[in-house]
Amino acid sequence: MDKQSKIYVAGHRGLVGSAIVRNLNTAGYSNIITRTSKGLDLRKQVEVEAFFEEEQPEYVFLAAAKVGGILANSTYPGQFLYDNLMIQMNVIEAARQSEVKKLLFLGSTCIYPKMAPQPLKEEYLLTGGLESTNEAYAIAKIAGIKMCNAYNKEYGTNFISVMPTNLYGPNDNFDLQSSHVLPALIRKIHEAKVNKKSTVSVWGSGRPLREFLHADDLADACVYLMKHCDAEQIGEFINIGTGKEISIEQLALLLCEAIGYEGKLVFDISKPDGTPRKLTDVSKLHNLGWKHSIKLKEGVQDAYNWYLDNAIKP
Ligand code: GFB
Repeated sequence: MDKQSKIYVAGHRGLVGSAIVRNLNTAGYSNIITRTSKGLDLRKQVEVEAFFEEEQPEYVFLAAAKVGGILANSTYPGQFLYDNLMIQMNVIEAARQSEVKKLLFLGSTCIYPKMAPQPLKEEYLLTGGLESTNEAYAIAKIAGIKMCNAYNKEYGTNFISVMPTNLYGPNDNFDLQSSHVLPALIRKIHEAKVNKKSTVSVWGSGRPLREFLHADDLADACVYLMKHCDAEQIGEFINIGTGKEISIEQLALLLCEAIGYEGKLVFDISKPDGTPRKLTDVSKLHNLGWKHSIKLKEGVQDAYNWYLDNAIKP
């Protein structure tokens, strides 16, 4: 991939896609193409094939997906399964037909069995039952991994798959029904501070452990892998994370500190905990020469500043 290569970033308005575009722009890549979902519905095969035929991108970052937190995943399993399967099948197949040099498919660490040993090594895929709150999404993402691998085997393509841990950063979703925990707690704690409320509700027991990676770090890893590592070296897929975990309660306390809120946390156990632990083994990524650089404490401050500057409606 060189600075003039034609690069298509699918999902450029989302948390991941926007971070990839920022990273490419900063590095001087000058031929990036994007489409909004209004201009191109990736769930429609005819539209996707016409787009690839016309644009002939050389490299593709497949960051378009239907995503959401624990509640959205468990409330809309049909949409999560359908939208994600359609988007990835259409884009991967069109990339094959138009002989894209390399494609990077983004999944999620929820593909691992709920009770897999920790930290999660890539080889644990399909060794046990999935977490029920995000089974539909995980099944779609597993299909994406398998599709990239099947295409590499059958057609000699160079399609790689990456499985990021829980992400956060600019352009995150702050809607309390559909967001992930970190942006949800930023909003809840900020609003409790502004409205002088004495408590904030945290879903579940606060005991689940999660790993959080800043979207700028993820983007950097994706661009690094696109430039330096082919499907043969990567194998079936590769984890992208920090290898460090924190409980939801500790995360909430960290956010209270960053936001300057002194009230109490109240745990709402009518809401699901989800998988108890989801810590990635990042040794394969480290061995390929990439390591994260944004520490959680700095990252959450950055995410809170972004929320203050961009997400609060006047
Ligand atoms: O981030 P999250 O929604 O998704 O929730 P998952 C993580 C943990 O935070 C759960 C708790 O134990 C939640 O109960 N939590 C506490 C909250 N307060 C809140 C809150 O206000 N909002 C939210 N959303 N959670 C998702 C999967 O799982 O992770 C996706 O559903 C995907 O498929 C994504 O894999 C990365 O980490 O449980």
